[in-house]
Amino acid sequence: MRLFRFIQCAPLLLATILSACSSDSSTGSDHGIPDLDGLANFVVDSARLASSWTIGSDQVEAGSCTSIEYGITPGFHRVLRFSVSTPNVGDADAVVGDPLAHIDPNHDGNFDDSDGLFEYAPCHNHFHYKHYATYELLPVLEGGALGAPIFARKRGFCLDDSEPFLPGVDPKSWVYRACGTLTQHGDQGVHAGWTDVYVRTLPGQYFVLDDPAQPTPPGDYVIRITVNPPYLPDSTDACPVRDEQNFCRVLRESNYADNVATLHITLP
Ligand SMILES: [Ca+2]
Ligand SMILES: [Ca+2]
Ligand SMILES: [Ca+2]
Repeated sequence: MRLFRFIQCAPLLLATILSACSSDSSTGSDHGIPDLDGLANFVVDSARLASSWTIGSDQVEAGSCTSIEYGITPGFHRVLRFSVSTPNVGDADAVVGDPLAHIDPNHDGNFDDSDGLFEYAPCHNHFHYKHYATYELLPVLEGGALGAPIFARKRGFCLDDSEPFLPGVDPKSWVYRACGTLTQHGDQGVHAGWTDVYVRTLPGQYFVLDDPAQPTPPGDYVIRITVNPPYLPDSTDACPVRDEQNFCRVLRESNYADNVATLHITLP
């Protein structure tokens, strides 16, 4: 590929070469071409988290997908909304591919041969990529230690190139933008230099603050977002990658030590 491009560009003047061949500069912005040379590295955009959180409300209707998929009791709820952006700052794409190829590898319509990376959400007729991120709300105890976490309801993800993130990334260079359904092939992933974003207005993209089982009295809390978190698999889970501590991760990265963002907040 590199040689082919050089031959294409060779007759051009130097100035033209620099502009015409800039897509080959290995910056991670390959104008829509997958970059599989290197390793992905996810981080959590802490500035986006800090600027986005807000206390609001949600009217959850009985029988709605929000109620069914996220297990939220129908009714009016006080919620803490926040946006999560997980940029891939590595030098290669994080590739997930077609959910149908993971959930039904032999294409017979039966999910018995699923590799466990996805779960099918019939309410929305789409697939949830499992173990991509965890959202936790932890009370700050007297003395500063953190208490037991409350988890956000959202637990399924669709990885895509939501926005360019790194400076200089061409807005037209996205590669992965197909979540896939039961009848449509998808292509999930995050291109190098791009970020996968979950805005605060999405269903379930919040902590429920009035759950009697998980009370959140006024006070100091920490929001903790972890991308590609370590996990111990249950009987239905896949373990595609083992990290240095032998925990499972769904995606291979060059660095697992920069995957957490925390934000101190005070709930009024
Ligand atoms: Ca690369
Ligand atoms: Ca990382
Ligand atoms: Ca099958």
